[in-house]
Amino acid sequence: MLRLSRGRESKLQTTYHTGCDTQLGAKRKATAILYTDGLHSTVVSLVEQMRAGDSRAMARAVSVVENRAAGWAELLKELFPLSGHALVLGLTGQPGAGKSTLVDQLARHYRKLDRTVGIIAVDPSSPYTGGAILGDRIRMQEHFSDPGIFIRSMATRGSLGGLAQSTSDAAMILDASGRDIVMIETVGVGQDEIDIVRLADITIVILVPGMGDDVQSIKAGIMEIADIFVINKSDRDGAERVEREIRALQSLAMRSDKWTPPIVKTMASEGKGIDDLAASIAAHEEYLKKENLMTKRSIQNWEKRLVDMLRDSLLEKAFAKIGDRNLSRYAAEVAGRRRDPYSVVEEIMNGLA
Ligand SMILES: Nc1nc2c(ncn2[C@@H]2O[C@H](COP(=O)(O)OP(=O)(O)OP(=O)(O)O)[C@@H](O)[C@H]2O)c(=O)[nH]1
Ligand SMILES: [Mg+2]
Repeated sequence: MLRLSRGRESKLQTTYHTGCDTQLGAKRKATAILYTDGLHSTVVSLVEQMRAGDSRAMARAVSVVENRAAGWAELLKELFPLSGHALVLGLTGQPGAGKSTLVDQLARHYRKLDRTVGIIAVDPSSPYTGGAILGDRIRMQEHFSDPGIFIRSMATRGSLGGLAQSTSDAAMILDASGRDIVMIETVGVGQDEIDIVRLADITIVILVPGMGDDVQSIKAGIMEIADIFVINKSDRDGAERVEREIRALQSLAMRSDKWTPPIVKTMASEGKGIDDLAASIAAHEEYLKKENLMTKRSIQNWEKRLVDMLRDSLLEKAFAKIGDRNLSRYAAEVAGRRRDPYSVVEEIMNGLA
C-alpha cells in the first residue's frame, strides 16, 4: 500500500510538473507542486486510517466525496483499486416495511461471524419518512460502540451526480476500506431506488402483508431486480397470500440468469428468520460465483454507470462553459423562434471540443 502510494506520488508530481512548465509561471508551479503533495499525502493517510478501521476517517471520506470537496476525485481514484472485495447487499421496500430492523439484525448476524459491516441508509428526505432516519440512528446507536459496524445516511441533496452516484461512491468507499459486507437501505420503489439497488451484488426486496393491493402495488421494475424476497412482519395475517402472489408473478417470467428468487419469511423485530435470510444470501452469492454472474452483472452495471458519469461530466462541462445567464438567453432565442435548438446544442458541443 505504502509502496504503491509512493509510486503514484511521483507520477502525480511528474504530471503536474509538465503541465505547470508549459502553462504556468515558475511561481505558480511551486505552489501547484506543494498543493499536490499536501493533498496527496492527506488522501493517502486518510486511506490508511480507513483501512485500519477508523470510523471517523470513513465518515470524512464519504463527506468529502458527497460534497465534492477538495481532493474527492483523488480519493476515489486511490480507493478504487482496493475495492471489489465486499459483498454488497441492497435492501429496498415500502416505508415502514422493517428494512432498518432487518439491516440491524443482519449486522448482528454477520458480527457474530466476525465479519465487518458497513451500512448506508439512503435518506429520501420525503415528508413521511424524514423522521424515520432519526429513529434508525437511535436504534442503531448501540452499534456505535462496535467499530466493526459503520453506519452512514445519505441525503438526496448536495451532490452533482445525484443520489445514485453518491450512494455508489459511498459503497465503494466502504468496500475499499475493507468492510466484508456493505448494506444499502433505500425506501420506496421509484427509479432512484432501482438505480441504487442495481449497484448491489444481491438485491433484497422486502414486502409486508396487508399492503393494500399487496404485490401488485410494487412496481414491476423492483420485482424484476429482486434476487431474494423477504416477507417481513410475517406474524401478521396475509403472509401466505403475499407469498402466493409472488409465486404467481414468478411463474409468468423466467429470469435470464435462471435464478428463482427464494421467499424468506421474517419477523425482524423478534430476530426470527434472520438465519434463513442469511442462508439465502449465502446461497445466492454461491450461485453468482459458480455461474460467473458476479462479473457479468458488474460489467452491465459499469456500462450503465460509465454512461451516467460521462453524461454528468459532459453536462457539468457544458454548463461551466455557457453559464446560467447564457442558458436563459439561448432559451429565449429558441422560444422566440430566432434560433433553432439544434444549432444551439451544436454550437455548445463544438465549444467543448
Ligand atoms: N409486528 C412487526 N413489527 C415489525 C417487524 N419488523 C419491524 N417491525 C416494526 O416496524 C416498524 C418500522 O420498522 P423499520 O425497521 O423502521 O422500517 P423501515 O422499513 O426501515 O422504515 P423506513 O426507513 O421509514 O422506510 C418499527 O416499529 C419496527 O419495530 C415485524 O417483523 N413484525
Ligand atoms: Mg429505515
